[in-house]
Amino acid sequence: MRQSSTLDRRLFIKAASRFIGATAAAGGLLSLGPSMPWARSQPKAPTPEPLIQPPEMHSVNGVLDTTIAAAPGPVQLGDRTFTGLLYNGAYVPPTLRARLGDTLRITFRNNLASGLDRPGYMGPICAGAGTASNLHFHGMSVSPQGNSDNVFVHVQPGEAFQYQVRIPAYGRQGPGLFWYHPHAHGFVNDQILGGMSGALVVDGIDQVFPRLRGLPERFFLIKHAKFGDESEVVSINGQINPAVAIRSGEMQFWRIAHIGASDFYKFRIEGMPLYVVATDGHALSQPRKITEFFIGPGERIDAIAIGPPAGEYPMRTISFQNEAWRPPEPVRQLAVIQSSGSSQSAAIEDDILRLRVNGPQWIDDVRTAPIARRRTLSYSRTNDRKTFMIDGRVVDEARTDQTVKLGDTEEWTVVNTDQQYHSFHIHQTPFLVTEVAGVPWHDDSLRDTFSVPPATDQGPGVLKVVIPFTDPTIVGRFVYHCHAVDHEDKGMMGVIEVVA
Ligand SMILES: [Cu+2]
Repeated sequence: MRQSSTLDRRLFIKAASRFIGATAAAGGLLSLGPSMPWARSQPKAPTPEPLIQPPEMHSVNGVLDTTIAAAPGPVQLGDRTFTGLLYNGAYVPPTLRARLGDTLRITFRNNLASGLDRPGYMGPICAGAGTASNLHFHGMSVSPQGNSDNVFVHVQPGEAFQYQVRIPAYGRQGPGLFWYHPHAHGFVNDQILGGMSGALVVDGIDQVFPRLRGLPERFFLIKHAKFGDESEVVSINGQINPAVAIRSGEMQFWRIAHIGASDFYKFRIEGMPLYVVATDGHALSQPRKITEFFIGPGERIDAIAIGPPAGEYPMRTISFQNEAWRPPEPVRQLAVIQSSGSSQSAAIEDDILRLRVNGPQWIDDVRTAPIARRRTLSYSRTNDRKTFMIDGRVVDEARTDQTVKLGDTEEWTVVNTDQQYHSFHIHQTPFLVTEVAGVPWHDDSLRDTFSVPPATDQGPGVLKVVIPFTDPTIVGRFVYHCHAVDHEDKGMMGVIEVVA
């Protein structure tokens, strides 16, 4: 990056305000107010700003002890400003990092009703201000009970709740990329759209793939914001079309997470493949080269990137048909990869493709387990698209829809009668995808969220998964749902209880 010191300073302060958040930005040293005119007079087609990495909070002596407060606050995304709903004042809140055996001790404060009359909030205030909220630890095989990963806890505005989530030292939970977001039924979409979501990492994936040790780590946290005029802004780490620097032949460890509310994206980097090592925090047996991704809300991909020959490589979405009654999804540029230098990458690719996972994998047990029971879930909606259902009914958190015996492995078939994508997500345990749209699916890693294809004129879209309910940690009541969370809010969720 060749920039004047003024520009460096502008970028630094802009970045700092993004993460330090509302308190500092509103009145502190890092004011973005009119007294600093350069903050408002950026060039129209600026040089992409370098990709900024989210801040991090690490566990200390086995405990990640912190407070996460949700409150309205100002957001700037490119030239759009609005009042979002933020964790600790930041559109991209800290990545929580812990290790197997650690405890997350998090005080969650719901301040979503506070300060709404404060002058200086920019633009429209997101719907969802003043609503109940809570914290969910997406993808984690931890207890759903008490003050652990319990989505039935609803923390009202003005109240606080202390979570204590024990990450087992041994067993099913492994190292990987997860995320945290609100899960108070009815308000999830507005809150995630407002900005409430962040990454959660269980460190140690370098023990599964030692080659990852020491590689520069880059997070790509995808979010989208929607505006009253139906327009939408898709950001990575809260930046619009950032520049990702890599040297030719350099290996980097990329951690891509869709932590937005409801969009499905198909995307690729023109001329640059990636080598996937994990999906949804679950390692593959060996890296898989891909040139295109389909990623729905909640899904994650960990991959090795190799710096291509010098040049610029745009990361863009690919147009595809989601909702049958609307135009195809538009093409959007998400980022640009800027490679420099002249090293060769072919030998490195061979090296990566020869890597093999270290140690036994849970997926092998899942593949060979006898199926104790088969269930079918039917996804549907009303014609006015105001009500979304599973098996003809909307969720009732007081009702238990499925009771499962601990130790059983089951096959679930999700039948989508709707002409748009939905997804299947279940809390506390991943699953093996075995069939998509009538075609056998040979997955090499477990998932916790997977897109359910839309119905066509030929019939419903069908997803088959095998779910291991074999981890004693997950005994209790929890939920499964579509992770396009506007659908979940409108009813597309069910309650499951795993009984010992
Ligand atoms: Cu859905």
